[in-house]
Amino acid sequence: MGDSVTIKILKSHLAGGSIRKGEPVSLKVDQALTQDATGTMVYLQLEALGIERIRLPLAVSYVDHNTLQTSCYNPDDHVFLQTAAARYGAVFSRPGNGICHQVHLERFGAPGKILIGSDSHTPTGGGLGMIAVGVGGLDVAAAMAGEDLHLTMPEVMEVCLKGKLQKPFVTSMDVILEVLRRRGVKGGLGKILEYTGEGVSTLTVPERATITNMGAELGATTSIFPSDEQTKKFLKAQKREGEWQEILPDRDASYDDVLEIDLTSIEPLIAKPFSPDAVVPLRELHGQRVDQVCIGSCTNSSYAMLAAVARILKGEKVAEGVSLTVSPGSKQVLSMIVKDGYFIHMVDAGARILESVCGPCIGMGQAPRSGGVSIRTFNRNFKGRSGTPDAQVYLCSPVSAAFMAVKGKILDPRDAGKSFEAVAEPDEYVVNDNMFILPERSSGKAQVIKGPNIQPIPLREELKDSIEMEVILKLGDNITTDDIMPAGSKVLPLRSNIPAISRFVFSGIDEHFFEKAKKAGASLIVGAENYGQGSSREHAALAPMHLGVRAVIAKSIARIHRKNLINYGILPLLFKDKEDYKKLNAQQKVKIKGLKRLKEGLNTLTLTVHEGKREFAMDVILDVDAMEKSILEHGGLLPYIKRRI
Ligand code: MIC
Ligand code: SF4
Repeated sequence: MGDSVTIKILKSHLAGGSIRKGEPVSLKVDQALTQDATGTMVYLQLEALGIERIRLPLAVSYVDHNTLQTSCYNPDDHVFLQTAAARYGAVFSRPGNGICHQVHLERFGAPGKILIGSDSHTPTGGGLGMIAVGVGGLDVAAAMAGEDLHLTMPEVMEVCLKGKLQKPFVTSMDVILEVLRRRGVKGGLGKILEYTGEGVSTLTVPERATITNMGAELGATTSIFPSDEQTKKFLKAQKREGEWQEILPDRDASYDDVLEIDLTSIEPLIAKPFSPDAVVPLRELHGQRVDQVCIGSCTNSSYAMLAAVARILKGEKVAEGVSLTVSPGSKQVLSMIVKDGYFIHMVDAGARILESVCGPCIGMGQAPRSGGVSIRTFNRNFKGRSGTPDAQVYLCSPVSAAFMAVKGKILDPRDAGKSFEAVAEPDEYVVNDNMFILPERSSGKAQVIKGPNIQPIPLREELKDSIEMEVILKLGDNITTDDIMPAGSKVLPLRSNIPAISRFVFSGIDEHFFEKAKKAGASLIVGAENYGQGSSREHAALAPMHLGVRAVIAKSIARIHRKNLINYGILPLLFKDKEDYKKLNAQQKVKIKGLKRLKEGLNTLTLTVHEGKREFAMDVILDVDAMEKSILEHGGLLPYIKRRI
């Protein structure tokens, strides 16, 4: 039996464990990326670990999320990150250079490598034939300190692409929306999605990157394309041809599961509020009102996509009821569309041009009007993420979105009455790396500068044998990390200050959560299916930990969040019998015992639940490998690693 691309790369990085499905595996890491909203914690953790220099071939620190400078908080974070990069040995990508995933694809990603990043859309790099995995910040800090990447070996699912897209109206965004329509937000859990088939060679690297980027919305560990002639062409155009190597699956490669997608039959699609998998054909929503259109994000702001948008806008005017924003994915994309004469059509049509950053995607400005309909080319449309709680956010391709900006209503681009030609990726990109700052050769010279909002990381004490806690919140399915720890312009600037940001935990769901947690002292949260889906933000574990949350009991917990809970000493428990979910309610008191006798693998723990005078028992499961068990016992990953180095 031959190997898939995934298995080939994993085999060449194997440091321990096994690549058999479901078993723990340890992998050597080649590259790490951080962004500012998660990165300040990473560098504070490195400091707490007391390491001298980053022990990885490449680490890049990007600034793209928190760029709205309405007080000293964000600029202070930028200076901290710049000085910490110099001190510890990372490349620093200055604010304005672009969104981490787009820039990393352009300038650093390379076939056959393993990249980890403290952002859930790190799998964008899979478009270049690399294994790129989103993890919590502390896992990145650990890798920078020389630890391997530890995973439970996922299944490898083949996504076989047949035929060819009906370009220019149908784009790679529609491909990933189709996968989401068919498999849903839990469809990729415990899986790596590997794209194969004749359709692969018809997609450029940026098109592939759109698909692997949004594999995160399926809950997949990562997604990957082979490294072929398209990959070579892209790297050559980036003046990095030397980093190309061919990596194709063996003819007889085996996969754990297969999904077939016929590209030829895909039509323009749209995800309705409030989930990326609420996907329907655009024609079903024809004629509905649009108030705002936002084009950009790490999913959809490559050169060819923005040039296509410009072609659609050429000679047109943005409809009077619509506000159109465009945020180019990177400085490179921006200078390319300026140089090639596309930019002027956007400006002339009335687009509002934003910085090359995440911007509206993370609620940093451009919140829609109240009750507004916002069409976005982004990857997430969770309720409230835009900054306006009752806004209706839809997700679609830049081509569809551009037509809607002009017509002022939802429509299928094929019905817009205007034809246009797709734009090819160039043979040569403008390469100008002047927004990167390379680290000092030695760490001695650089002084790390911290503003007043940068506070030390709180730590949890060692695990005790028994814990008594109160249920303070009971939730339904698919709770996102945006629900747990909101983002947006008010909260994001507090990412380096855990005591301050903790006041916002679950604030969109229960405005009294903070007081309840403080009053309870030790508390428990009850979730249902896919608890903690979405972003990698470890603040969704770190801030609850600071408030005294000791355990989460759910029907299932999303991969990155589960790891973050363990990293901060919160027990990720699963109902043994999912029906027991109905029996747990807020205000019950729960006692758990036997935590000093945890074993590797499946632990069944019995809870004693008190409700008034009534008392009953309930079994829950803690499934941990040897390392996770030890991390929990130490009270988290930081004390665990500290003891080892
Ligand atoms: C997101 O898209 O939700 C973010 C903001 O990029 C997050 C990271 C964060 O919360 O800082 C992610 O996707 O991991
Ligand atoms: Fe930034 Fe949005 Fe991409 Fe997250 S999903 S990295 S916020 S552009």
